[in-house]
Order: sequence, then C-alpha cells, then structure tokens
Amino acid sequence: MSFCFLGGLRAAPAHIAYGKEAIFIATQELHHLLRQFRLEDDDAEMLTQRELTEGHINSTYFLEAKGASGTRRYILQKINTFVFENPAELMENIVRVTNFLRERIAAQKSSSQLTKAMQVYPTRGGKWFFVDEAGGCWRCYNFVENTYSLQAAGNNIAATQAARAFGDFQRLLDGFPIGQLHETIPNFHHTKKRYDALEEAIAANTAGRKAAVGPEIAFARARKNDASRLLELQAAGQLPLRVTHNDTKLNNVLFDCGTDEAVCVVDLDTVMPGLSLYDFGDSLRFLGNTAAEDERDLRKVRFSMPLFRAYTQGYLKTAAAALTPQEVRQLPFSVKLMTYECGMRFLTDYLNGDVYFRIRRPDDNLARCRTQFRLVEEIEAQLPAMEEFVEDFLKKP
Ligand code: GN1
Ligand code: MG
Repeated sequence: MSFCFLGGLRAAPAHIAYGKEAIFIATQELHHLLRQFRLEDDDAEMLTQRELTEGHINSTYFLEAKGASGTRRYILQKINTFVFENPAELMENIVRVTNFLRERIAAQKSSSQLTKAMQVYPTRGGKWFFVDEAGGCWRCYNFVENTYSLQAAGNNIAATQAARAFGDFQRLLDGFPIGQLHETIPNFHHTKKRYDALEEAIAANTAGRKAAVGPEIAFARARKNDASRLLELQAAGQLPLRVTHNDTKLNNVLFDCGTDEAVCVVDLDTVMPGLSLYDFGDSLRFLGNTAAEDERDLRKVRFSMPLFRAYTQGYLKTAAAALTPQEVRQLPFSVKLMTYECGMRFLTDYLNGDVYFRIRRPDDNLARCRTQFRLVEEIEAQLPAMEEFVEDFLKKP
C-alpha cells in the first residue's frame, strides 16, 4: 500500500513545537526515553525515529527498535501537561479502556469491525508514564502493525469504514463502568462554556488581536443560542450520557493495509462521559470538510453531502439500535454544533496568544477558525437535506 507509513522513515533530529516555542530533541534522547519502558526486549536498540506532526496537542514519535526478539515499532508520546493537567488519571483511563476493549474484541471477534486495540507499555518502574529530568511526561504504545491512517476520506468507502469503527467503538464500550472514568478535561464539549471562554478571551484581549477578528467574533455571537441546544435536551433527560471518544477525527482511525478496513480506534486521551452526538458531529466536522483544517483558500472549504450520507449510513447501521429517537433526530445539528464549537476554540486560542493548540505559522489558529466557520455556513445551507436523509433512512433502514 503506497500510504502505509512504514516506508520513508528517517533518523533526523526530531522537532517539537508547542505554541511559539520550539525544542529540538536529539535521537539519543529518544533512545534514552524508550529504554525507560518495559518493552518486549530488555536490550532494544533504536534504529530509526520520526516525528508524527498531525496532532495539535501532544508530541508524537514513531520509533523502530531492534532487540533479541526482532525489530519492533513503538509510538512514544510526550503528554501535553498544559492540556492534560493530571497525567496519572489520564493514563489510568487509557489503560482501563484499552483493557476493556481488548476483552470485548476477543469475546466477539466475528461481529466486530474493530479487531485491534492499542497497548500501553509500563515503565521499568511499573508506572504508566515516565517523568524525565525536566518534568516532561512520556508514554509508550505499540505501533499497530500493518495499518495506516488517513488525513482525508477521499472516498465514501473510507467514510463508511470510519463510521462503523466509531459506531463499534461506542457499542463495545457500552457497559464500561462510567463511574471509573476520570474527566481528563472537564466540560470538554460543553459548548456553552466554550462560548463563555471565547467571551472572556475577547474581553481580556491578551494578545492584542481582537481588532483583527471582528467578523469572526460577530459570527460566533450570532449563533450563541445554538451552543446550549444539546445541553438543554440533556438536562431534560432526552439525551443519555455515554462513554464517548470525544476526538473522533478520521486520523484517529487505523485502516488495515491489506483490506483497507477500519480496524482500530486510537487517541483515547479524551474518552470520558459524553453525548454520542459529540462523537458523530466531530467526525463529520473533520471528514465532511473537502479542505484541510488550516486551508487558507476558503473557496475550497465545502461540506460534502456524499461523505455525510456515507458516514451517516455506516454509523446508523452499527449504532442505530442503541440510539434514542432524539439522538438520531439531532445528528445533522450535531455536525453544525461541533464545527461551531471547534471554530470558537481556535478563535479563543488565537485571542489568548496560541497557548493551547500547537501552531506552525503565527496565524494558524485564525486560519483554522475561518475554515470551521466557513464550514458552519456550508452545513447550515445543507441542514434541511441532511435532516431529510436521516428521516428517510429511519423510514426504510
Ligand atoms: C485536538 O491533537 P488532536 O488533533 O488529536 C483537540 C481536539 C480538536 C482537534 C482539532 C485534547 O486534537 O479536541 O477537535 O485538535 N484535542 C484536545 O483538530 O483538545
Ligand atoms: Mg487528540
């Protein structure tokens, strides 16, 4: 497979950038960090490494190491502790969820879209993350062999596969003791609180950028009432709390190199109690966009109805039986809501001086905000057609 990322590895010095700050990590340092974990082989020697730069929060490295049992691949990650203030609780969640998933997958292999789960390696000291001399927190996962990830769906088949993977993820976690989960980021998708945080950022104007984002502020304010809609339904008992992923971007699904089927869901940092609609809406926010999240040419930003239909069909086929009628009814709106929320989060960070999302160019967060808001307009124009599609599907599943 051309896009299986096993090819093209290089051993250049790795580069981390948080906000405006850039740090260089030497290959020897990564090797030293890898050796802090209890891997298959005690004597593993690192062969290659490369940074994976897609994520906006943590710093991620793909490493290849050779030991007595052969060559193995790992994912080493520096946890962003500005975002995840309690890495011990974060890792406890991940270990519990991955163990639970692994057991559920093993128990119902034939009916599960997901056949693989990530594995966390303990440190030599028996902890789930390693603290380096500077206080940085590192964790180590297996690289899920024979898989690749996508930054854009490209076709309806990939969209359907991703939908089934996230639908199945939710189904498999049904029954997970919700009380055992720590809330790694409180009120993560509480859109009204996200709105309030934006108003605070506007008032504080910390980075002096307020005057430059007048149209974006007006856009967010004009939709203030939308922010509370799902929260009100939840408060009225019409939307159940479930165990949800909360970061359902397409690039958090791994596809099998041989069959192109979606076989694993990764990035479990934000698995928390939430609404199923957050997962559905966030998936389509990313996957339904015909352009990249930081595209500068807004004419390229369209919301794809074919991808919406493929994803919704795949999702409802896996998840419909478990969803309440109100959850199904709100599916189209959730896409708009999650896109609006994400745009507000990028705008808030831009106003705050880029302290949360990693940037490469000074206006990245503004560009991201603009693509999201452009997408909101696109979704608004197509909402009636999206609603009709869901209704029709329910009439003749
Ligand atoms: C962040 O780093 P990444 O891409 O996994 C963010 C998500 C946003 C996303 C926008 C913990 O996810 O909530 O939707 O960027 N994760 C966190 O691309 O805030
Ligand atoms: Mg993430």
